[in-house]
Amino acid sequence: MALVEITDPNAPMIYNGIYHLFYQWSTSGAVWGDIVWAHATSTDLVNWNHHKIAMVPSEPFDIEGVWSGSATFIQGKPIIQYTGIIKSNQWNYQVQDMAVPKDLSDPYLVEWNKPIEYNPVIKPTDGINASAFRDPTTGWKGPDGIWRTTIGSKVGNNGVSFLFRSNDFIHWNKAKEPLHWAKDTGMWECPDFFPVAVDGKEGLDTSVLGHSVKHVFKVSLDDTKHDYYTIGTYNPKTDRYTPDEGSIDNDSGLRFDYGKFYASKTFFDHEKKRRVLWGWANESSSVADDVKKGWAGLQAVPRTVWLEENGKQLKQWPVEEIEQLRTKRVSLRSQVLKGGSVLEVLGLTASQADVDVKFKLPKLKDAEIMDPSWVNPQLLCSSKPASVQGKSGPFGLLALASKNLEEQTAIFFRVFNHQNKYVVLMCSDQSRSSLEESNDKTTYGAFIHVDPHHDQTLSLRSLIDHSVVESYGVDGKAVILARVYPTLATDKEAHLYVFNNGTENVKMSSLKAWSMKKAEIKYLKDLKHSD
Ligand code: DQQ
Repeated sequence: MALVEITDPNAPMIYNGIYHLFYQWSTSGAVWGDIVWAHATSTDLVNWNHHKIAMVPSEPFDIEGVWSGSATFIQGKPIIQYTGIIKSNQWNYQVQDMAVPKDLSDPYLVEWNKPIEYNPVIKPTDGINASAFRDPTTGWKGPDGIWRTTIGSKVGNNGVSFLFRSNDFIHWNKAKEPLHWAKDTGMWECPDFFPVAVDGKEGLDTSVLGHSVKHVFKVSLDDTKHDYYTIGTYNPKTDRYTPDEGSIDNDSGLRFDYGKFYASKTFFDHEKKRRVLWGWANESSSVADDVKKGWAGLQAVPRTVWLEENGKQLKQWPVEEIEQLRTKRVSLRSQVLKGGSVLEVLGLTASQADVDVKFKLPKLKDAEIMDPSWVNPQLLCSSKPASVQGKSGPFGLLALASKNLEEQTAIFFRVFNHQNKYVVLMCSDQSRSSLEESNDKTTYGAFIHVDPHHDQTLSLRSLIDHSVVESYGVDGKAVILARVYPTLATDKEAHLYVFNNGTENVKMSSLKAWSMKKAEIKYLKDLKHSD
């Protein structure tokens, strides 16, 4: 079988009650290349039908590649904008193209037309670097009735998101000033730009403006392969986005995910009034192993995103529909976990599970004093893995663990006292996740700002699925997706534990866990992907 490699989510949307996800699919085997737009639909974001390929390179304006793009609804009808690679003397010459459904009455929108009379709709004019000009966002309409879209690029080594305007979504003009840019951040791939409500969790349509919204700007940094966002203000008159001073800013912003998560994209689900985030996680295994298993890359569980009450960061949570996969539930009673304790959670399929554990926020006086030089959470987690005893913590979960704990993925918290304020470190420690040495077992970490008046508990929810552990810390304030490849802790041999390796006791107020069944993934008859 040919290797199936999937990468960026493209043009996620909901149309007539059906969710669509397109994604970059490499048809050239183990290495990225010969991209097509694969297409799947779902009524619940959990169970999926794969349709035939939606777009392949076929026209002069995309003959060398159909790269990432987004969907926008114009008078209720979806239009896709994507990056086409054209034949040119210049390497990787990028333009923006549009595609429309062939038959709007087809509930699955299987066939897509690329109107030859209009394409390409945007060219890299005005001195734009033609090999760094890609990934149009979902469009938004200003109060002047004019459509906008923004496209990732770089000028020298500065990351830039150029702005284009159009009356009809076909003819586009470049704005003089970019929507946003930042020094020395390299190429900006897959920008995403959307409003969030100042109050409440409800998602907003991409064109919503006004005093009760803030804007989120996200880029995928080609140099580091991480997605960063800031919270800020969008001025529709000047068409400039300005990140807030107070938005917790760490180099280029905050991360949607402190593990593996790239080329992400949101869409507004008007039926459930929520904004849903998709992101791609690549493998941490060797190419030889990927070839052996026959696939590489996956889409993370879609997440609902909204603005945290303090307005400084987003919160994320797995879409509620994922809970329909829960089967048998087990729980542990509320109890004190003494320092050094390891407790097995029995009675579930630990290789495929949804775990929700809550710890009482430890007392500040019991926390270790934070060293001011500890500024990088990932480094701190690597230098203090689960095996290193602390005061308040490490405490958390050992997922995908073998019976004698030779293999384990530890997801845990450490609580520090920094000038009489809490700093909570969340870690996902992959260093012991597999006896196989060729995997990338980097440990990931994030600092979580807790406010003892609001955050009385430190919750940790982990979705465990064989080679994926997606962990949500403190009600979704930080998320870490890890890829792991246990050799012993597989299927029925996988175990789950809760542990406390601090010297202080910690109160576990609840632990609920569910075995998860498989989602239904169908390759529609006659519409099968050809290998
Ligand atoms: N992947 C696409 C590009 C995008 C990159 C090509 C991000 O459009 O910039 O497959 O992973």
